Amino acid sequence: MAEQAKVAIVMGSQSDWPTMKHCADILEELEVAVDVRIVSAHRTPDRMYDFARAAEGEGIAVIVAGAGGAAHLPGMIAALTHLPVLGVPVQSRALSGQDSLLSIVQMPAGVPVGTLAIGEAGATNAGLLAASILAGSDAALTGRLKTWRQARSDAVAERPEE
Ligand code: RP5
Repeated sequence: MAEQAKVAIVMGSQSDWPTMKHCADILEELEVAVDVRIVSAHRTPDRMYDFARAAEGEGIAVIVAGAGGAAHLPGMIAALTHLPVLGVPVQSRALSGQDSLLSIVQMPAGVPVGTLAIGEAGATNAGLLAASILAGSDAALTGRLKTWRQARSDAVAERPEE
């Protein structure tokens, strides 16, 4: 049987997947099971509501939500669940993701969304942050995270090559 997913990765559109795949990839590398879905605040509001309300009961511990433009998805999900929500601003065509960033980051006090950087770096870091949150109660995952970080440090040369 497949491992129960503790992290849900949701995104507003299929067009967000090339960005959000970076989140799924890092979590796969860290052996964290994920549940990936398209859930749009604007186009599928009922699906968004049902997902957010059911997530805790399905064993989800952290939600990563990516969206672009008028990016209401992370904030609306955060309004519907007490689970930690990490928001990834997807780089939009019109405003290069600045619209996405401001839509996600400016939450009112009391409804938090942990907002990451625009684009792929934000998606990767959302995955790492989700893993760090889970690692608090998972010693094996803590070990894998430390190994991953050490490998990144070891890969940095002392001096630049010609
Ligand atoms: C948002 O609108 C999505 O998150 C996506 O980033 C953006 C554009 O969506 P598409 O028109 O490409 O489906 O809801």
